[in-house]
Amino acid sequence: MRYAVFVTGPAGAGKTTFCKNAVQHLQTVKRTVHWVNLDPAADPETYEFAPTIDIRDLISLDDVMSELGFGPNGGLVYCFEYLLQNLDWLDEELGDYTDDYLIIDCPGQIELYTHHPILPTLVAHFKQMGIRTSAAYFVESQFMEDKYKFFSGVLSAMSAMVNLEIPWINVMSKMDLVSTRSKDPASGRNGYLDPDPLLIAPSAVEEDEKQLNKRFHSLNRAIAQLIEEHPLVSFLPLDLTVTESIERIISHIDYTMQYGEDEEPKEPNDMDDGDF
Ligand SMILES: Nc1nc2c(ncn2[C@@H]2O[C@H](COP(=O)(O)OP(=O)(O)OP(=O)(O)O)[C@@H](O)[C@H]2O)c(=O)[nH]1
Ligand SMILES: [Mg+2]
Repeated sequence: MRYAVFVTGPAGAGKTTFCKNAVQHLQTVKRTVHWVNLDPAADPETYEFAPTIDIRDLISLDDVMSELGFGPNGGLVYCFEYLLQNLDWLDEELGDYTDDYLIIDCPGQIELYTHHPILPTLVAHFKQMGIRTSAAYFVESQFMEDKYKFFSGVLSAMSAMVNLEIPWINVMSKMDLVSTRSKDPASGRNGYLDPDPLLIAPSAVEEDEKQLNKRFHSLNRAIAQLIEEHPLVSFLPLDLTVTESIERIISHIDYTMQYGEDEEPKEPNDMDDGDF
């Protein structure tokens, strides 16, 4: 059985950094794993080690922009459409590997996840090849600084989940940047990791103080209600400076794909102290 996890999320959320760390970690524990770069805009100068499969061997954003005159976003869509027309290339690249675990580093253009049919088509192709798939959606901890920013992150995660329709986890990355005080569960951090829709509904005092436009109140309430009625989104914290934190994310990804089905079923490795 082959497994593939799509590492997705907005620009700069830490997808590539996680992919590299996860690959290195899994290699250390002697698991066979491959890094697949699906970002045609990736800069090879930043590779500490080469991906096993690299979309840039098929098409690169630089070439599309310089030769066809596309801008970065249109160019990215062109690259993916080109990939979909050349799935033979992907099959050939994937073909050499059986019984493998692929960590697929995706680009950061959010429209790829929220409404383009490109990734769902690609995922369907993986499934056809008998590869078990899942996704991890990364949102960075900076989104926890402000409740409105945070809810835009929750909504993008929800939209991506609904668009992709595969087993899924959400990751709150860069937790090393969150101050120790706000790591304390008593400070309300858990209201973010396991979102509390009431966070977004402003209190009466706040409403008066800020003299917010009444129309936005009803919109905020409607969004809060949507999140309450569809509690799909909760986040697993990731602090790359803590090995156990990487292990925990990997164990959740394994669980979503039932990795190692021949062995005893495993529960995700949650740490007892409830921290990372
Ligand atoms: N402090 C901290 N910085 C991080 C972490 N992960 C990534 N970064 C930094 O965040 C920036 C973006 O990281 P990337 O891994 O390239 O993010 P990405 O999601 O792949 O970005 P795109 O591919 O451009 O969408 C880089 O400067 C990283 O060094 C983390 O866990 N902690
Ligand atoms: Mg990246």
